[in-house]
Amino acid sequence: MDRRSFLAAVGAVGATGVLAGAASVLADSTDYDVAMRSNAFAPVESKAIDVPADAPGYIPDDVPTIEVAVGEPVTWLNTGTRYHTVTGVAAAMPDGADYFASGGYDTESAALESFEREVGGGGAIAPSESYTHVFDTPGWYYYYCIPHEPANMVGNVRVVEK
Ligand SMILES: [Cu+2]
Repeated sequence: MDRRSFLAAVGAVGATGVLAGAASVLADSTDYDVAMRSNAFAPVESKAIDVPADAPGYIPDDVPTIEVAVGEPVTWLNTGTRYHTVTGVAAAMPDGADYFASGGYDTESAALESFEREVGGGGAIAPSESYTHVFDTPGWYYYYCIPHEPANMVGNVRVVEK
């Protein structure tokens, strides 16, 4: 189920408006959780948090961070003009968590190898395209964009029981 179907199914406020037209879908902040623009992940304000002192040591401070509930779809939308990826750091996830990366790779090394091998590989997300992942394991996750990680395009996800 895509995110719009999910929102419609749960009767989210504004879903009807979101469906009114493609242009408004992209403009509506309820349609994504994290914007991807030039060299930065930008969580929507309502879900953005500061990293608390009790976060695990593998989670960096001063990184754009979003908090979501277990089972809640998280959508990254490319609002910029470059290609980006959402690539999980395998060593920075809760025990037992499923690996996540745009392109659906099972491992971080597979995503990296694919990105180096082909244009558009590694789970590259084109402008105006999105990637959605559902986190089933609570805890802290750290991720990055492969081409812009050197420019500090990184982010955290905190998944909580609600
Ligand atoms: Cu990027």
